[in-house]
Amino acid sequence: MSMLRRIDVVTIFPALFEPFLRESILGAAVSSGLVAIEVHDLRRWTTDRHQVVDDAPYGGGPGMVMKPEPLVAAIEALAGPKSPDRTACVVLLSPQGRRLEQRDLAGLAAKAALVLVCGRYEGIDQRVIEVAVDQELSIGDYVLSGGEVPAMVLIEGVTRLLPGVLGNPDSVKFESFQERLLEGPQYTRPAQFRGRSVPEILLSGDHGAVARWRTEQARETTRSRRPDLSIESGGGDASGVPGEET
Ligand code: JDE
Repeated sequence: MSMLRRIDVVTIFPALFEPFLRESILGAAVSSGLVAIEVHDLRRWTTDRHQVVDDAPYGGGPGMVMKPEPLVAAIEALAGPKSPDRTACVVLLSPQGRRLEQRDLAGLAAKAALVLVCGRYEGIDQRVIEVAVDQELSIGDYVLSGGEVPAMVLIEGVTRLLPGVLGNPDSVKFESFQERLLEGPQYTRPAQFRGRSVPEILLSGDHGAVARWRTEQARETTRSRRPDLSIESGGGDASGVPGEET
């Protein structure tokens, strides 16, 4: 199994990524060479004087569509032509994609390289998807102005799975969603805050009892808020069991 070495991003707003890639855990991972992330201005692959990347939709209607030539040129320059031995995975972020889940992040972290394509306007010419894209993914059922924020979501979700990116690898291994459980409540000092106490068991020093309590809390949080995640709700995603109000 390979591991992710590089991420290339294609966008008409490369500056949006600068602070995101510079700061925090992600910035440290990039600086230390754990993963190379490069952001490319799509206009670099235009050939006309005005660097046009969009055009009116065939059939009429409002808005604009991203032209196929610059996008396919960019993708093929960064990933090579679509073929069974292309090692990079080309991902388009759009509301039409399959919903991104934690298991997709794990799959993408195991690729050698990713090329993330950020759409703008009302979308991109369908032939780009057919000839150059491997996966079309959505970060949720809402519409944004562009794929840049979804690409950042994907970058953050994928890179934190790489060994050495997060301070403590155990916190990835045992976290929610991999186990299809939400986390229960967490507490830190002080022991009393605004008249509210930390649950006594967490102060007991009994690690076995703490572990059992946390599992029970995680199950209860999952049952009441996200019964669709719960294996115990009896039907997985389609169980239709309504949650408690919170
Ligand atoms: C990604 N969840 C939401 C938006 C779009 C009407 C207006 C705009 C590639 O094509 C795109 C990309 C985006 C930006 O991504 C999202 C998104 N996950 O909004 C449109 C579609 N219809 C098209």
